[in-house]
Amino acid sequence: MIKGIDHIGIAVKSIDEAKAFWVDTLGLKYLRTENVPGQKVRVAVLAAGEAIVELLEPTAADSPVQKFLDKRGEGLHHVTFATDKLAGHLQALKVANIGLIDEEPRLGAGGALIAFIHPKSAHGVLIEMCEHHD
Ligand code: CMX
Repeated sequence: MIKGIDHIGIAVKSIDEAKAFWVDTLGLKYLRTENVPGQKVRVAVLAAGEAIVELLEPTAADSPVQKFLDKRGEGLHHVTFATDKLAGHLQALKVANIGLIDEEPRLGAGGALIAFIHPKSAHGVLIEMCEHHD
């Protein structure tokens, strides 16, 4: 089901401020920033070698990332696994009684299909699954 880790998502108050650490100080490579209206976030995509780190900045008061920042402050928000045949995998997870936030794939950053598994069903970790069509 899982092909590898696609990226790690980090909730930040401000991409501009966070880039000072992640890019200027730590040395990750800035690739691009994109708006993901469906998730109410702006996403800065950074490369650490072959690994990708995404900085997530809320764009609305009711963004899930704003809620996370209000409750927990900045920090590790989710881990995303690359998969194929996402819709079929979601069906299998549903049958296995895993709590799904998205029962159907939806559109995420970079045009990928995405779906989230609830942290209550994943030992406290918000898991995103994504399927790319590059
Ligand atoms: N990681 C781990 N636990 C989390 C969490 C996270 N990112 N976000 C919330 N939780 C926990 C909360 O701490 C809370 O636990 P307790 O009940 O023990 O306090 C529980 O989950 C419920 O959280 P909540 O604050 O009441 O928030 P909601 O239930 O309203 O929403 C969640 C939580 C995960 C369902 C919601 O954030 C969501 O739908 N997330 C998926 C979409 C998303 O995060 N999109 C942004 C990124 C998109 C992108 O990368 O493009």
